[in-house]
Amino acid sequence: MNNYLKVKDIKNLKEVVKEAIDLKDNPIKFKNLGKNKTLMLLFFNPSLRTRLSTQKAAINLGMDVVVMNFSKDSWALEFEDGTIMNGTKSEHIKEAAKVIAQYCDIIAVRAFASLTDKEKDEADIVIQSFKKYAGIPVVNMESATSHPLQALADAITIEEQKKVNKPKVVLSWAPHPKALPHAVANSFVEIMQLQNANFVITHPEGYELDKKITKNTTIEYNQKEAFENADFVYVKNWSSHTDYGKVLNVDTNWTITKDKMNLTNNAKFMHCLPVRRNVVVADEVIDSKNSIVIEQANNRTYAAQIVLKKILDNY
Ligand code: AN0
Ligand code: CP
Repeated sequence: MNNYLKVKDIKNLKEVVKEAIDLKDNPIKFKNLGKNKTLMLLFFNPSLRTRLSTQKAAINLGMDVVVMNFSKDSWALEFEDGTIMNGTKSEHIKEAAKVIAQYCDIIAVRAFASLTDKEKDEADIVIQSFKKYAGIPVVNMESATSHPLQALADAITIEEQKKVNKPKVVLSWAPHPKALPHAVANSFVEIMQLQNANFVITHPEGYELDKKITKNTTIEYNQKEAFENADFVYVKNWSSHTDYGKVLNVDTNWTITKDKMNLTNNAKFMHCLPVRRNVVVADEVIDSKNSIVIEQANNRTYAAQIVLKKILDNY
């Protein structure tokens, strides 16, 4: 693997998931692989899981890790070509990426969608610019359009927990007071399209995800019908894609409750976290034995570790 920017950078999902599960049994098996190699983690947005699990994954591989809170501690970067830089941006990505690449072997970047400029967000300008100018492997820790490390952890979790060969997996929208990006949902859709699953998306009208991503995936606008016979209920809020970045409704009828989970085939509850209790999901669901959110977060380490291992193998 050269870069991990999107789910499609995984060549053989089944094999990668299996390798990640094997790593979990012996996380320090490849402790020498990353010796004298440095991973640089750059954050333009907050994080708990991604930061700590990616750091832990690198440590398991024997790498050194440097973390930088880019939005607070560094110069504001310009990403446009040919701009007259007489505004608030102090440094161009062309220099910044090349300079950073001299200090490390792999760069990982978190840069959320603006949710104001659809075109720029869909071009994934921050992560793509790092890829273009750094000249070393780049890993996506959630970009404007995707969160492939989360999706890989989700695929690992479903593989570990499934009771039938082809489970029914439902991605459900749920309400949230703030406008959230589409990245987590996009990457989950992409990875479910590769997985042996009966996959259904449910959301209120107006919350359709990018059709270039959902393609011919089934969309069921009736959440209760979607939940019938589900083996996994994966919950996420996202803002409107059509009316880009807007919160169209915060309809609490879409909150995940015990009554709704009772319609499923004793489904496992999944969420990437952080989650707003009693807005997105009722306490009684997230606190139930069917909630696997903590295990899901645990698998972030092994998802990151298998990705870093594949990049190091290729170095
Ligand atoms: C972010 C999002 O929805 O993309 C990060 C999730 C991993 N969530 C929030 O901003 C609450
Ligand atoms: N799920 C996830 O990416 O969490 P953080 O935003 O805390 O990293």
